[in-house]
Amino acid sequence: MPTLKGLTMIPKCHSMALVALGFLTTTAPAVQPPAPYGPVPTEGQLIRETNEFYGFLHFTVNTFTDREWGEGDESDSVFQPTNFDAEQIVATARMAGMKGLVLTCKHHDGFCLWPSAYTQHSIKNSPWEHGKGDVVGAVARACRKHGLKFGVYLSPWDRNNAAYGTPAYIIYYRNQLRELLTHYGPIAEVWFDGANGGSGYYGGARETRHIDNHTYYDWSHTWQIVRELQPKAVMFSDAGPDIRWVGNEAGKAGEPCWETVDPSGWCPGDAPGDQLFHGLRPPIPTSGLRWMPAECDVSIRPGWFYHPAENERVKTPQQLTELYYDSIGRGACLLLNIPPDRNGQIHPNDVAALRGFREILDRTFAQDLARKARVAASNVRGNERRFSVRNLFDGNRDTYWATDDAVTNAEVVLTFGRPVTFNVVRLREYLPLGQRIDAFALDQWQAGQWAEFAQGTSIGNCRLIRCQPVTTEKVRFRIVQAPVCAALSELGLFRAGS
Ligand code: FUL
Ligand code: CA
Repeated sequence: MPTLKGLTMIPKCHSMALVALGFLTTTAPAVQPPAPYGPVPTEGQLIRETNEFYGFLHFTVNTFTDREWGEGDESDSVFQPTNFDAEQIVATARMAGMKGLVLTCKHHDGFCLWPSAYTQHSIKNSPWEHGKGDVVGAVARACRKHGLKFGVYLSPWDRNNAAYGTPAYIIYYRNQLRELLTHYGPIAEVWFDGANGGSGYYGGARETRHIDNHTYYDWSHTWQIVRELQPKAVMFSDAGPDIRWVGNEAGKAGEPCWETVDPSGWCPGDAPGDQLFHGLRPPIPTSGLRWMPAECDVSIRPGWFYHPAENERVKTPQQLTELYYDSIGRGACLLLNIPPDRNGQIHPNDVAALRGFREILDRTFAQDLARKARVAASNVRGNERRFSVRNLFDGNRDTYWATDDAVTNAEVVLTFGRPVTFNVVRLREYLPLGQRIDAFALDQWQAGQWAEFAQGTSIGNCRLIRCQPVTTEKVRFRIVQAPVCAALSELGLFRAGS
């Protein structure tokens, strides 16, 4: 059907005119959009990447036993939050700017935060809400209500289950995964943890069990279950398949951090650290190259679980801001852990730190100075408005500036009526067409000539460049190296306070 969008001012009775105009809108545009270059994101990957910032909730028996890894022999009765409040947790996440939450539905200790039909080791045997509660359901519901995505963490290692290490456990694991994927609405992310320390309770055996990471979990079939039941969900592990671990738990992505890797032969547990951190950008696309953005998981506290002794060791707003620049600012996703306390809420110290962090970011990004500039590009694809340089300044990721296919070294000049001062530059590529820029530079107009003040390589979803304050009347963005013409969504200039 030809679309008449934008033509609504034409009276309906002028049917001849409508037909004629409708016909016009179906004629072929003068130029096609650029062809995608290399691997491109799936719908699920795009959702995860463009939502950038999710929170991680580590909550289980460990919260009450003061441990990081439960043994698997904890009594169900230790799980007893005094005032669990999913609304408070989700409202805190939202205030902080998080667009989703991933909950540890089962950590290594095997205790389930939902009433799984496949084990007795769950909240149904805890005194909390007389065994009738469901933490997974409550968090999922509160997320939906407040517009946040919801994701699940289901630890493959289970120190409670007697069958761990045998094929029967894999059936158990997949049954639990099916419960989580079918009982709680849309699932945005499924988080597969690679940790395994060997020893455990294992139904009373109390021994050390070794599994072969390459064969035991048979991941390809487990991934298939997720694809069938939640096709839009992304799966995270150190080896993907959709989102890759960044290779550390410090919240830092590499510089550069490409969106692509070559996971041929990878297996969860032994993906190469250098590729996780930096991605891979071969000069010639290899057949094994895949779109697999990095996610940085890091905790707001020293530990992943709540410990009263760490109440004064919550990261400061400034430290959280650094994490933001080092992860999202380098093109990765951020998954910041905010562990509920023994009440079953985010502790006031964490809430205060998140509030301070949000204020810093809001202050920095409230005003985009680039919007005030007159702009010109050395080339615009087919001279068409669809690919106009103005698309860089409309705050919309779905519109982009593109050049003709033959032009790979284009530039954009911003001219201001009077000098502006900024110290942060934000760039975004149009992801559906792949990662297209290998290197770029930024210049300022200084004493009658251009002077370079920053340069970089990978852009991808987001690239934040921090620099000494630049005061100038003109700024130039230059594509220094690119295998194909660019498709850039956004260019912003901001002033961060000290
Ligand atoms: C690790 C786990 O062992 C930690 O307890 C935590 O869950 C972290 C996010 O992943 O591998
Ligand atoms: Ca745009």
